Amino acid sequence: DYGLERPQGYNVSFHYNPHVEYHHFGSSHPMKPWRLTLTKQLVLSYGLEYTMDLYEPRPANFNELAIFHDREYLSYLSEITPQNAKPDDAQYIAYGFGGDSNDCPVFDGLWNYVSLYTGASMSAAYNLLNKQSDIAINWSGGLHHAKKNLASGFCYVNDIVIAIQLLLTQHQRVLYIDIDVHHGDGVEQAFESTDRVFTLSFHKYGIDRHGWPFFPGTGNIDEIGPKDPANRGKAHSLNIPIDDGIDDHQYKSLFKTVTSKVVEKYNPQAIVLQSGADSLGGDRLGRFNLNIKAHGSCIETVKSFGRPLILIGGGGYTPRNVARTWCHETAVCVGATLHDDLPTHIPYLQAFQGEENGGGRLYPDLHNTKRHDNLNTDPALQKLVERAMENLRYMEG
Ligand code: V1P
Ligand code: CA
Ligand code: ZN
Repeated sequence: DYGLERPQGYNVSFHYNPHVEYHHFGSSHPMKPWRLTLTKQLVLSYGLEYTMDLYEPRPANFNELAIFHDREYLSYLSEITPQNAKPDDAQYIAYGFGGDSNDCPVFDGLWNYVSLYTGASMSAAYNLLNKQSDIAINWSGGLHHAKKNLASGFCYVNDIVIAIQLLLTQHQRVLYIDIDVHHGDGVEQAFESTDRVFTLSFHKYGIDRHGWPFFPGTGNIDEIGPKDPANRGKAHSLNIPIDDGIDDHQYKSLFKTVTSKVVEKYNPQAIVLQSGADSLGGDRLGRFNLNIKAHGSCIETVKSFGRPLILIGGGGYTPRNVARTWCHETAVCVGATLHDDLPTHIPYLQAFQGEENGGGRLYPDLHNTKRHDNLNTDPALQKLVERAMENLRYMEG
């Protein structure tokens, strides 16, 4: 008995096609789809599958991906394989494959991979539309950097944009919130000319000591959408740039203050929350210092707004902590409290053992992995909130 009581009684659905986890970006690539295997195993080991409706969605098809993406780009994406790829090809480079760091490699089953995670986000959106669920979860989605004709930052197809497009068939205003440590640039750009989607991203922003901007290099506080007052998208984006090492208390208060104000002013009819787990302490690519429960408190905050909600994954590069976080956040959605001792009967238990601190536990103290000094002072964050509130005043109605 892991205390699975559900006082709130929300209808939660879980959208997951297990075939997605067998894809490999390459051994040295930080994106590991098998983190989804770990996540699913934790969710099952706590018995959370009995508290939700489970769906195994079909892959999205070409025409569905073309809701957002260019057909020429999709044709290329559907045909390219490691065998036929020509890295010097003009299209290969123009569409964002390869590059100096090989962020978007061409791997076996690439088309299948993008169709599966997008199919799951679409399935989640349909569940909100037909009112089968109050909260629909897809941990395999959240690939926020993909543009209509460009792969970027491990993202080839933007499942978030496609899911929001579906929500817009019934909802007048959709709010997108992004707590991945990276700026949600692809979603922001896709909806820059409409007032029917408000995009809000919290992320690391800044230039390192070698002069490199933190990926993708956009999302400063002044970036609030088109400057042209005739453009309907004006002031319908808000960016919260944060420095290294932000702690639980600071992030929670920043998140709650800003999102509450946005919800009050924009009054969305549905919310899509990208819950990238690379904002945790000890992440391989991230710079923040959040613990699992602080990350999860953002989901609690958004849930408390009481709007139909899609919860999706995103980044997260220390797989055992990604799985812990998304399992915890699944429990938050259904209103369950989980025991800190991991169930001992789970497969892959060794993935959660042998840590210096936190082995065998669901909620290790990730501050112990402290690799980044906190460069965020409370007065600087106070100023940031004031600037954010100022930016919100430019939005009408
Ligand atoms: O910084 C870059 C490249 C270098 N160019 C000048 C830009 N790429 C980053 C991409 C991070 C993508 C994050 C995706 C997400 O937001 C959503 C799923 O989480 C990058 C990094 C880094 N440390 O920022 N690529 C890699 N590391 C990388 C490392 C090894 C192999 C391949 C890529
Ligand atoms: Ca973000
Ligand atoms: Zn990220």
